[in-house]
Amino acid sequence: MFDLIRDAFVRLKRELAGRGSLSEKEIKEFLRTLRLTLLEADVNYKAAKAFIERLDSKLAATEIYKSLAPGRQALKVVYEELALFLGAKAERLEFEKSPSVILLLGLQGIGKTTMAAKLARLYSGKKPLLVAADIKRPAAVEQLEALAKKSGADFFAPHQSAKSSRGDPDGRKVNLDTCLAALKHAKEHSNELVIIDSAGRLHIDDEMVGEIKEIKQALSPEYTLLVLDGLVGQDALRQTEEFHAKVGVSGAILTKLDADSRGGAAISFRHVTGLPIYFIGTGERVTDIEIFHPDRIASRILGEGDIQTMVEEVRQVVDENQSRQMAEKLMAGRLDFNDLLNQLKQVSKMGDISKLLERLPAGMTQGLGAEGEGGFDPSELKRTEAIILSMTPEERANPEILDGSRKLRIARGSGTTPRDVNQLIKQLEMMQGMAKMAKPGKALLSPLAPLGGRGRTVIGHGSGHGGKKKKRKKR
Ligand SMILES: Nc1nc2c(ncn2[C@@H]2O[C@H](COP(=O)(O)OP(=O)(O)OP(=O)(O)O)[C@@H](O)[C@H]2O)c(=O)[nH]1
Ligand SMILES: [Mg+2]
Repeated sequence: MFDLIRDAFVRLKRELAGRGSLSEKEIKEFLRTLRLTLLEADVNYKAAKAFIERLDSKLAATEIYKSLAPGRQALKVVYEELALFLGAKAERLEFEKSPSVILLLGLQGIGKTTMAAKLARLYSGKKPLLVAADIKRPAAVEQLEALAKKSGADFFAPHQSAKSSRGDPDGRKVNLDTCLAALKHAKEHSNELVIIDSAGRLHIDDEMVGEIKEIKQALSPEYTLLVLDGLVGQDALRQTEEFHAKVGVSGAILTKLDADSRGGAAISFRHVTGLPIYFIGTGERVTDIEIFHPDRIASRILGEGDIQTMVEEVRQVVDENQSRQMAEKLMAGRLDFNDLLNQLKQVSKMGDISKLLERLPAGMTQGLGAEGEGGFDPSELKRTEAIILSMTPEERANPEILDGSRKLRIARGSGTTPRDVNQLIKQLEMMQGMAKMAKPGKALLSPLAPLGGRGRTVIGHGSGHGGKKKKRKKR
């Protein structure tokens, strides 16, 4: 996400940061490069132009030439302006009705159904009801049902007999009836939030517009959210303008930003459409959703990382007690394979670790496997897990009893080689050694600490000797 533009910014930063002076000509040159970078990242032409103009006048007004550290000063202005450009503050959904209704709409395959489940999980306190108002695509109802289970939300499906109704090939009437019945159900079952997953179409056609309008009229949703695929770039802006003109939307959700290295649509959206982005989707799992925080996104784009979001995500899944216990054992050099297994489980709960590492400032993650060569390899984690799972409880707790024949058995059981098993044992010993050398300190209490700096070495089977030492930078 935003890789392209972030890399360019990091280069610019390197050039600017240490500057003791900055001439007017150099500032012009800097702005020119920045404009080209934005265009390369597929930022809308008008948006890029407007942003650069604002920046230009802001830099002039700050009298940057007189400043003691003009490079830094310029970067600060860029950051502030970018955050403003992205929308000043995070827009939150505020619900006043009970039940409140969110209607999701958008073209085919952009991630509506997935997003419905993500939202249900995010607002689980409101006992959300997920409504499958899509009988057009086969299996769409079942898809939402499965996702509802994953997000722990209630689920409402069209009546069985409705699916085969004649004279309604697009299911428009069935979908509307489903929504109405769902609202009634929600009132009776104290679901405070109703999330409607509508049917996608290949194009914005009359059929679709008609269906959405009918649902809107009948349910008066508090939020009508347009789901957009970040991958389509500027086409997302065009779609928004058309949808907004035809049915009226409250704002947008951008999905698949994990797969989009440019992020141009996200950057231009507010300026071009005047509408807010509420959420972004960053993966296929129900947990892969973020509130669109303009300031955090700006700092991510500038390569400053987004430590705040990372800390929140880690806090959500990591069992603090377990981490503390593990840290204590680590300090005492008493780590065994059970601890390693626990750690693996926590890491996999965190999801894609390279995504987490992406939030660290550029440069801090070098050597951690987050950059280049595809980052952490989940299959390596799986392999490690398989080896540990093939050990008996006794072996896991007392690694020293692992002799040649035990190692052979474990290798066979896990589909690996004795060499792999040996390597893992070495890694455990290394962790124990590391702990003995380390001075007692807070850093080790961090749940990521045993991975930090040596991510690939400890958990995976990489042969790296650890990366640069990870330092948490205060921001
Ligand atoms: N990488 C990535 N994939 C996503 C994301 N959101 C959804 N997907 C995937 O995109 C595909 C389509 O997602 P759906 O949620 O079914 O899309 P939809 O808009 O409901 O599709 P229709 O109902 O057919 O219109 C699925 O394979 C999802 O797993 C995301 O944020 N990132
Ligand atoms: Mg769908």
